[in-house]
Amino acid sequence: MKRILALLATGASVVGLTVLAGPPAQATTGCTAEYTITSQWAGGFQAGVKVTNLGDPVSDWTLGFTMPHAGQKVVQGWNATWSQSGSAVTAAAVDWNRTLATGASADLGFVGAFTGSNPAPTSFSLNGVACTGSVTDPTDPPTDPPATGTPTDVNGQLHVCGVHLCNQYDRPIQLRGMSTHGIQWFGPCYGDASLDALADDWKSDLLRVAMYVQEDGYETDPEGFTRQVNHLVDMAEARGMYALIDFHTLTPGDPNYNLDRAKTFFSSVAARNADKKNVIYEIANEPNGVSWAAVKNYAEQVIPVIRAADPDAVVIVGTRGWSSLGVSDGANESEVVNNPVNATNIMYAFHFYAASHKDNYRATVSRAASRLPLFVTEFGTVSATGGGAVDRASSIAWLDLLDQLKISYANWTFSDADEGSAAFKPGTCNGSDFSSSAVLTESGTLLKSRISTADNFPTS
Ligand code: IDC
Repeated sequence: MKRILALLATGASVVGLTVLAGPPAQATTGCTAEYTITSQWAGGFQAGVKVTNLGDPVSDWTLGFTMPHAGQKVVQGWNATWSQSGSAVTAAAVDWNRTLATGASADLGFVGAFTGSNPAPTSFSLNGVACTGSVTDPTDPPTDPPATGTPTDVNGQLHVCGVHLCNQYDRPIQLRGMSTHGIQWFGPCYGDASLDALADDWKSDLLRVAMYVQEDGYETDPEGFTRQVNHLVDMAEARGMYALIDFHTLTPGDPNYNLDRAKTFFSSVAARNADKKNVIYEIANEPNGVSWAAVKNYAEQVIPVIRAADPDAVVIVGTRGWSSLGVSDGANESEVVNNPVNATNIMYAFHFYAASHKDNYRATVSRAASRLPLFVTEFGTVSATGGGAVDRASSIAWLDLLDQLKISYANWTFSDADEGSAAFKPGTCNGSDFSSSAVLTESGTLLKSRISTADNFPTS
């Protein structure tokens, strides 16, 4: 229930009613700020601020407000350049909202952290002039009626809004799920019983279908693999899960090597699945040894093929350096920020392996998340080889960060491969038990405990 409180101090004397003529010629000023907590969880929250200019047009602006409690911090914001000094928060206009006509609004938002309670900010101002406005009382954050139904029932057709993945209500969501291993090798892991367990016990929102292109994959039998992928899309759909179709290029690392195959494959799966709401396309798993310019060029040739058949689906583009946003090649996200793929409704893939990729990778994601729509389409709890021990501390730090930033993820792998990244113990997929704790590895136990917690999908 949303309780709107009347509000904040009004320092603005002129609220856009009458403009007095005559000297001294002074700009008319005034603004309203509407602050809404859109969701809140233990220690974190997401808030939107709608600022409306009631004065003369402004060509540049800064919004200020005060956080009442010391523990309240802006973690990541969007649609403005955010900064915080002690309790004072500022959000400075960015290129696309710098000019505000009289009566025009800018919608900003941020993910925040708090300790204890999370009262509404006070003293909103625009260019130093206090705003009138309203706040939705954060001690009574809007609680959507508990969503009933499967992830696809609740969220419907997805799209990208700002830097987020959004649902049919245009609200940001996080999908949490699992990736298959190579479907050419682990077919027995993807039958009715295991996928029932994934949907019902794991409460997974998502199945990533890893279709290798080389290594005895797609290139050896394009029609057979296309059929297999479509079948898994149907199995995910029947269980209310999203299906992420992963064109799993790995070696060679230049996706352009497989450009013709990608066009053939995606025109076929996009046409066949165009009417479904549960499909997301991932066009190149992990570009490596190749420039961002080459990856971008590949994306700009494959995306139109998908759009021609399935205009409204989200498409995810792999990034340089094994989808590390370039970090594993000594670069960073700026090459993408400065030269984005020329397409809409797209996200960028980020991959990590918790035992290999730590603070500098997390810092990149924290930074990049306010500039680029990110989707962690693959990550492991172990080393980048896919094997070795689970790095529990690093895995938890990563998962907490992704939760906080509402970044969707798929874990490598929902399989019984004989390697530390697999969720099931070797031999599990030959049997019929996919639900007991006895069949889970350490990685599987950790991921199931994280993925199976209640989703918090907005429904209005
Ligand atoms: C690994 C598998 C392993 C297989 C190898 C080569 O875990 O069994 O032998 O691929 O096909 C990735 C890749 C993913 C890798 C995984 C772990 O996307 O295909 O799987 N990894 O090495 N990127 C970083 C790590």
